[in-house]
Amino acid sequence: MAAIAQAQPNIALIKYWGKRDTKLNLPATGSLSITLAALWTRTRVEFDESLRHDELRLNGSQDPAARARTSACLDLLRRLAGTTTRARIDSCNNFPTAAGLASSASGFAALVVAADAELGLALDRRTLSALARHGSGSAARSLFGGFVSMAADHRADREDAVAEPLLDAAEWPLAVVVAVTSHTRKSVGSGAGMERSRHTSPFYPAWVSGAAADLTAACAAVQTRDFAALTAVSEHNCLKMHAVMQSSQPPLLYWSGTTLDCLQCLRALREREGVEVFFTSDAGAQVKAVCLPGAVTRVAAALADIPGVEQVLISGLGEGAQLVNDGEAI
Ligand code: 2P0
Repeated sequence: MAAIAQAQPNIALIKYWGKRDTKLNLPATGSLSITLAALWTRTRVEFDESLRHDELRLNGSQDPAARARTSACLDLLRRLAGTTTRARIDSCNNFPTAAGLASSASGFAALVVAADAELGLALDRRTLSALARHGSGSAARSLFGGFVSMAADHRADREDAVAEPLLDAAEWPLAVVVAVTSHTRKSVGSGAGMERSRHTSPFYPAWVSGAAADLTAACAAVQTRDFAALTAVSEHNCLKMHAVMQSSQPPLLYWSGTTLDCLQCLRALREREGVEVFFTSDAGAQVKAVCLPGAVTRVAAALADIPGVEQVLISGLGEGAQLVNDGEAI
């Protein structure tokens, strides 16, 4: 027996960058994301008593580096199920892995949904979101579709560090155009990068203290479908996060020249031609253009024309992590 789950990556408009607690993987900043439809991770989990340790295959190859993190997350589910049986995990992405496209978000979300089913736990979404957070903070958000918020945890019991659905995808069908400017893995992973920023960026305290106001403003913009307000707060929040990254020591410079060309292009489209689009960018060189559906063709053509853009991906907003039928290919 095996269970297969599919999860889509999410793109944060208000960013999680920094941890309050590294052991429990609690975020220092709240976040707001949109779950994509066209990009996915599919993960097959099969528990097997003959295994001496978990086995992880990622995109067809053994991945010992990612295995420890995966095992630690699975251990939480095993504990709830009262078992120590090891698992064979087979996971693949239909998009570049570990390159700033949130593959860890979809990866851990798919993992917990498949493992929950395979262990017969039938946990609720909130609990699954918290479990996914232990694997990767952003994964907590991929349990849900559409617009998803995640407050920074402030309760003493720390149980509120889970994501919550804010608005269904169908209620405000925005689109995302991703300009892939590099297919290589990032040199510093998000977890290590966040810790570096926390310890060394002089701007980190200001970043953390301003995060709640940005989250409140962005949630209000989503609730009222106010694209101009969402544009303003999202771009500002993204640039503040990159200012923190770039002011860390050693600096975290995730952008390339092409990244910057894409940002300038999107600003020009909006300011000179009135195209309803804004940019965001994460721990990688890719640029995500968030736009109204009518702007997709124009935005995709403009980004594809920029030298150094290797691929343009287009996605609507999608659903949270779900089990899929055995028949569907991994
Ligand atoms: C986000 N990022 O909110 C931000 C924006 C990257 C930049 O969440 O250490 O892979 O596994 O909890 O979830 C990427 O961080 O970090 C991330 P861990 P994760 O989407």
